[in-house]
Amino acid sequence: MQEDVLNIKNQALAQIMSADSAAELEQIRIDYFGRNGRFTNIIKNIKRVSADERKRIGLIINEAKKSIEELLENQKRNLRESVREWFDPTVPGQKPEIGHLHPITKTINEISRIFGRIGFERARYPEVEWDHFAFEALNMPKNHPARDEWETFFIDVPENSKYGKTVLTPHTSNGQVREMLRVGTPPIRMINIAKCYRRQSDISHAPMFHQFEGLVIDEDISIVNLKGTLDYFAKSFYGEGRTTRLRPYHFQFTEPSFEIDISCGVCKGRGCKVCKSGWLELGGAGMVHPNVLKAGKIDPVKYSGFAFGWGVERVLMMKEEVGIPDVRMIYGTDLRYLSQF
Ligand code: FA5
Repeated sequence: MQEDVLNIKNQALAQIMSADSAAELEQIRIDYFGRNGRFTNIIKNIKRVSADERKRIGLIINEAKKSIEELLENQKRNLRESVREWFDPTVPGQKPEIGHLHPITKTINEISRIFGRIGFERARYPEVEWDHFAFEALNMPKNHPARDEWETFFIDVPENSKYGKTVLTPHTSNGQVREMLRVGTPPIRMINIAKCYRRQSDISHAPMFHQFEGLVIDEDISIVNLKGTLDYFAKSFYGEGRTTRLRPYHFQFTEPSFEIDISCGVCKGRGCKVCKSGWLELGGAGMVHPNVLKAGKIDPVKYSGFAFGWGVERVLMMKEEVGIPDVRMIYGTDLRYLSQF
């Protein structure tokens, strides 16, 4: 029996050494250690020999089994490594996916650059804001009906004795009086770009969106300066040949107040299916109300200013080469859509 064991062991080792695939090695394992394997059968027959002999043969069998199993493992590893070392330089590489900035981040950067070129300084003010800066200081006292327009989220925390309730700011105009208090003495040239929140959700309104707010205060600032700044933005952002017009409107914090339209890029202001009238609505603007200057501790006799506040999503959607049928898609997680920008 001892001879049988040694013979089987040598045959197995020889076969393993000459095997050149994982499948072949697996077959050898089955041939020797499977249910009807040559080794398995030897072990089954061991009960036929005497007890003393059984002990001795048992040791030899174990030793043989161990050598075979070790060699099987080694040979498997060698085969795997030799496959790994085989490198075909003609196989095309796998391109890693490269991300890019979100379209709104890109638009914010572009707006900052455009206003930066004419001396506006980028500012940021709190999104979680006091009622005072979002409304009261903007000439909208408590319970004033004009507040309804802003469909505001109120935070359920105790009121501040000086600044009132806490809100999620519904517009970037909260930065106006904060900037006046920060700077102290004009000139002020601020561009405040930030997140805003309103209880709205439809194809042109998202509960969270961005506005950019311009504020200029100095001596002798007039509507002419406002119109020049708006035209400069229209040309820089949308391209040469685009212009703006002012339509009378009402905001509590500007007087006079305007809605700003931009000439349609498709028909160049003549009127077409997209715009109907030749003009597309951009956002609000006006001359800063004296009460707002006073709230910012600025003398309304000596200084005047203009302000405007537009939606970042809206100006991006109005770039006619970018098709965004629903503003909420900008904040979806569908990368197939977002990667187009
Ligand atoms: C305001 O918020 C004023 N604070 C603008 C202003 C500033 C006027 C300074 C005068 C002086 P309005 O509510 O119209 O105005 O919003 C301005 C722009 O924000 C809109 O034209 C629109 O582009 C954008 N906007 C408003 N609500 C949403 C919304 N839910 N989703 C996306 N964009 C919005």
